[in-house]
Amino acid sequence: GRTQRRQSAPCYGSRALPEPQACGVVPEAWRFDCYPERGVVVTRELCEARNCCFIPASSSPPAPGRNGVPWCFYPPGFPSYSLVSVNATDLGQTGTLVKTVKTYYPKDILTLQLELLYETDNRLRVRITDPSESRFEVPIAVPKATEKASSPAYSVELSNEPFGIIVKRTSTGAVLLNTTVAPLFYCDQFLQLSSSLSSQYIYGLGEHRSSFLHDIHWNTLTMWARDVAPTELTNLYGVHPFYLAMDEGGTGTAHGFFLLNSNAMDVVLQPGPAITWRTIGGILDFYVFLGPDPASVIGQYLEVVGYPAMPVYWALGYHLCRWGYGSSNATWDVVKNMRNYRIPQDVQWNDIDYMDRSLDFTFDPTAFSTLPDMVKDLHSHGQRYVMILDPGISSVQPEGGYWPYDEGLRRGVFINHTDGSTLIGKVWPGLTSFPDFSDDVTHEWWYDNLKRFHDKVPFDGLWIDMNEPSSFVDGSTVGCPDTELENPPYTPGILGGLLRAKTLCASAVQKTSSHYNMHSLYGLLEAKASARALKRMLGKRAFVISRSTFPSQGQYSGHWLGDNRSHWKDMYTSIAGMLTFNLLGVPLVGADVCGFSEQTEEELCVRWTQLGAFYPFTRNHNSIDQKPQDPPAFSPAACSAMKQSLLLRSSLFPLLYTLFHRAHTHGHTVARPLLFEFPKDVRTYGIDRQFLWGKSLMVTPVLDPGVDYVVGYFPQGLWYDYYTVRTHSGQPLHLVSSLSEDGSAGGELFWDDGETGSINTITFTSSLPIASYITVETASFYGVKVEPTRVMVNSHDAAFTYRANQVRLGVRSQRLSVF
Ligand SMILES: *[C@@H]1O[C@H](CO)[C@@H](O)[C@H](O)[C@H]1NC(C)=O
Ligand SMILES: *[C@@H]1O[C@H](CO)[C@@H](O)[C@H](O)[C@H]1NC(C)=O
Ligand SMILES: *[C@@H]1O[C@H](CO)[C@@H](O)[C@H](O)[C@H]1NC(C)=O
Ligand SMILES: *[C@@H]1O[C@H](CO)[C@@H](O)[C@H](O)[C@H]1NC(C)=O
Ligand SMILES: CC(=O)N[C@H]1CO[C@H](CO)[C@@H](O)[C@@H]1O
Repeated sequence: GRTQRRQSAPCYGSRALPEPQACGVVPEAWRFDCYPERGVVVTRELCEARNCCFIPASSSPPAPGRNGVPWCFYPPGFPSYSLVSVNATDLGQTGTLVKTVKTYYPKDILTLQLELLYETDNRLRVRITDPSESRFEVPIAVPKATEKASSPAYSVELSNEPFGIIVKRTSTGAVLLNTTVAPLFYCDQFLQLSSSLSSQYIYGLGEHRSSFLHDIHWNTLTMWARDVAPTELTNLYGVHPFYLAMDEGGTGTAHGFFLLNSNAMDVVLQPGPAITWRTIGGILDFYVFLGPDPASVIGQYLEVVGYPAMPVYWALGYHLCRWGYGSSNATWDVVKNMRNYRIPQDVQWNDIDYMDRSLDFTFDPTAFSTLPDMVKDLHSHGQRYVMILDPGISSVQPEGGYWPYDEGLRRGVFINHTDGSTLIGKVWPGLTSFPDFSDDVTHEWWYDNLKRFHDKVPFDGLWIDMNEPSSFVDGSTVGCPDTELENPPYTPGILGGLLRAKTLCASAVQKTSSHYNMHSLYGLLEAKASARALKRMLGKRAFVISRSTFPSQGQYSGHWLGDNRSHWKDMYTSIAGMLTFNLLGVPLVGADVCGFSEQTEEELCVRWTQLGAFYPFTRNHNSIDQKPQDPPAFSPAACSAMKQSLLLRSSLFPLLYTLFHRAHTHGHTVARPLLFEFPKDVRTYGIDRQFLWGKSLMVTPVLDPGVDYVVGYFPQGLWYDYYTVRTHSGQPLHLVSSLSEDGSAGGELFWDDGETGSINTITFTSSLPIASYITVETASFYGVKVEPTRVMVNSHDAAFTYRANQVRLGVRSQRLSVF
């Protein structure tokens, strides 16, 4: 074995193997994987060829090296970079990193430039680049600081040998980042940075199906946009290399970390607690956000990637959809039935069955011949219409020609192979080409297509699906060339094992860069093109819902949680998905109510509608070949329960709209984990069966079959039961004010015309919200312990009622709205 091992040991044969004692002292929780390659049974020979320690772990992992204690790990003193010089700059420091020993991956970059940018008092940015050659950087606009933060909440220590960065919170000394825990790698296609974590409480890192609080027990989260029904331990539709973590010690302080990188990557969480970022391209460019509370961390992150767009008011409503209505008349019948039952429905959608032969920008001239009439009818009832679009553009000439493809070719909008020919994949219409949304020419062409279709079917918003981008053939119809981009020296734990699995060739050519670098940005850039086009065409806020997402997505679209199943478990995990996307700056989010694939059951659908009434975005959506699951499809009792929850949602629109406005202007969350409001209460850290809207409305849904009660956790404070305090709402508004223990209450309301923001009134007072042209006729105050003898509104006596058993004071006055 030994001879063989020496022969296979690349690059640094002269270095001695680690001493067994040195290996033995590394505790299991702190073993950083030296052999992360999938599908390889790591033997002592393979491991020692990398000069790493080999110790089979006490508990046998499912597959050595994956999701278990690594058997092959870096010994102390494994070669890494040294920091050889540091100089001060206007914004912080710059330094040079060098290393002399190559790693076992090709193309080590032996000299690196380090930049520390003290951008604001709560935001540190660190960039590690190749000073001799420019490398790919993610093309999203981030703020540029002009002067160094004057009193940063963080301090940075640099370790020279081996090089490492230690970031501490100045006020507490808490160590937020310590990258000396494992060697730094910086090869052309393998960049790896590890750090200790401040605590085991870590959130974010979408898009994955998991609990809200991540499991740090050898949990590898792979990121690479992928079309697959949400499954644990696989990369899903979106990519978000951002985490929020609580500081050590349960003090309630939190910090954030964002790696601005779009290449395929693994993020490994291990019980140290520690994290490893392992990406196969771009640069290391990361931010640390100091909070100090969880909500401020999100605000600071969103200052970098952008605050979410203000949604159009009707986006808050109830959306109904399914794949397989089969005809416009059948779709229309559902709408009419909803009206008959007086169930609030704001938006009707269609999936791909509206299209003629699955072609974008067409509708089936037979089955959907009445689509334009249906849309006009929706509009005349104050309802809206949204339909699906896929990025794949049919490349075979349907009879009569196909303008989107012909014109796209003429304008050169499609993604090419490296030889310059158009890359052809396969989606619903058959063979398709893929628009390159990284190019402005493509945005113009997309607009023209939308405009031409809108002239026929006056839709109100867009649902952009399949934009990972998804293709039914791997790479292209003619495969992919055998290059370093297609077969990198290391491939993260991508479903299918290859970058091209169910998508385009990594080597494919886009205007900005290769698909290798641009892949996970596809959904973002399509959303950007779509939102721009809608705004320009309709002169209103754009409504776009996208499947694939990337940081800064919230500026252009919302997101639905993909092809979830009609299972109780899927309903439960949708809460984690919703909360995570609120952390990621995409607050307009929800899962398919009642579940998409497989047959739903009445009880599940009722419970899901009750939960879904509190998703920031509520759409009931169903797969083809499943029985209908719109509310009237169920028994009168079930239908009525669903209707009640949707009416409740409608009554809360003013609150929801105000929360969206706070998200848009301050980077707040809309649906919010309990820990954001109770960060000192460690018991809230793992809660994902309950959530808040804003800071005051707590939702504790039923998530299990056969039960008619739930057990929830109430953090300390005064809580009121919404169902007994509520009367009714609608306009004129009814104001509900729940007093704190000290007898005070605060609130605010944002109100405008709902579409353009042209009428824009926001007022807040310490006790009552007011908007000058809204009438608040009645107000209820809960928690009033003593019956008042007199109630004054603006120095005038007002009529009031008092209910001692409810500690409720009711006030009626025309003057409530004119303070
Ligand atoms: C720092 O300054 C010294 C002296 O001017 C120079 O030799 C060195 O290259 C500089 N280092 C960096 C990282 O800029
Ligand atoms: C950073 O990590 C190194 C390696 O584990 C450790 O020796 C050092 O004490 C840590 N530094 C701090 C400030 O925690
Ligand atoms: C749809 O309904 C309209 C109006 O009731 C009717 O005229 C038309 O024939 C129907 N179309 C189809 C395809 O069934
Ligand atoms: C693909 O090739 C065509 C034809 O040469 C060209 O017009 C187009 O701009 C290319 N697309 C990209 C993304 O480079
Ligand atoms: C209900 C369920 O499984 N929810 C998952 C649906 O898929 C998204 C990913 O697209 C997850 O984030 C949700 O947790």
